[in-house]
Amino acid sequence: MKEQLHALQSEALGLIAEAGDIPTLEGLRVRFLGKKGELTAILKQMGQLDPNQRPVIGQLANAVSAEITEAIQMRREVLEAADLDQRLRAEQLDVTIPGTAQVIGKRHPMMKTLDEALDIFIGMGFTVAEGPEIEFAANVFDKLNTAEGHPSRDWQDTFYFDQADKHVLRTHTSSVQIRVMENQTPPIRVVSPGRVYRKDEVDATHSPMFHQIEGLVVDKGITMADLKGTLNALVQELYGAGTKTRFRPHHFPFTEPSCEVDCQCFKCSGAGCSMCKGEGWIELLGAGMVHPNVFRNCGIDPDEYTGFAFGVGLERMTMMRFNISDLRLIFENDLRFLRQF
Ligand code: 2NL
Repeated sequence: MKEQLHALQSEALGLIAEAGDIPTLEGLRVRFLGKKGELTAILKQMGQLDPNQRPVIGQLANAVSAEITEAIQMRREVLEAADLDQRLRAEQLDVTIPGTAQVIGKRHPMMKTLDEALDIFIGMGFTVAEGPEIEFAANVFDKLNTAEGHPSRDWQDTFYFDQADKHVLRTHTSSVQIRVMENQTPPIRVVSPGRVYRKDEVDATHSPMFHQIEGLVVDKGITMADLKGTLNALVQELYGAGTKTRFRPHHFPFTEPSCEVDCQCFKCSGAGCSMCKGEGWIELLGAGMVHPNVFRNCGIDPDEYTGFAFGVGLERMTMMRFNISDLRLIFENDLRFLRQF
């Protein structure tokens, strides 16, 4: 049995020294030291021994067991160290390598124009009002002096939601100002920016969705002179002092009298160029004195109060401000385009 134990020891130590990984090592532990292992198998034969031999063999068996256990432990430490070493090498992280730059967007030129315009109006004492994009047809049309039968209510021009034609996508933000007039008493000085919708095909100057800023002033004794002064101040601030304006007679159902406002071409100063198509003037906005019917529809007495209103397209303002030739560029959000502003 002594020889058996020595043979077992040398075989075990040899295999342990060669074990290349932890699972192999664990297999060896079970094979030699486990309950059904080879050492146990040898010890089961102890009963056949001469009684005075038993302590000697027992001692030897313990020594062999201890030696194998220690060899396994040492081999395990070596393998674990190698494992860790390899993982550290594989998962190496060089914190000095420059990072990948994040692609950051750019503020849209429309927002720059909007901020600028709102700053100018707030400076003149206006407040900003917003309202729903899905509106009552009454607020978009009826109260604005465009009753049933008016061409702007045509199915070809307006997005309707229900058979009763009660709800529409607003075609202008005048509806916001209708709400303001119904809920506040004059004096009123308000601007309402926002998205508006028309049934238009997309081309270089049309889109089914665009943005408007409308303005409204209501007080006792407001005249066309206040309208001209306010819009002139806006144009001077936006396009530079000295920019001339031109007020042309026009028609809107919600204002009387009505006008369109042009500003002198900022590119050619009125000489005529490609920007203004040889006109020397560029159309900027529509405006007028609030129609008495609109006041009545909102519970304001037209004999006591007068007011002016205007509407300007934000895309148009932005295209003029930044010399953008095609409306579609504004909606595509191509970063190569946006980075130019
Ligand atoms: C345009 C013309 C305009 C108004 C909008 C308005 C609003 C109320 C009462 C009366 Cl509540 N008028 N808004 C007036 C004249 C013209 O817009 O060409 N916009 C792009």
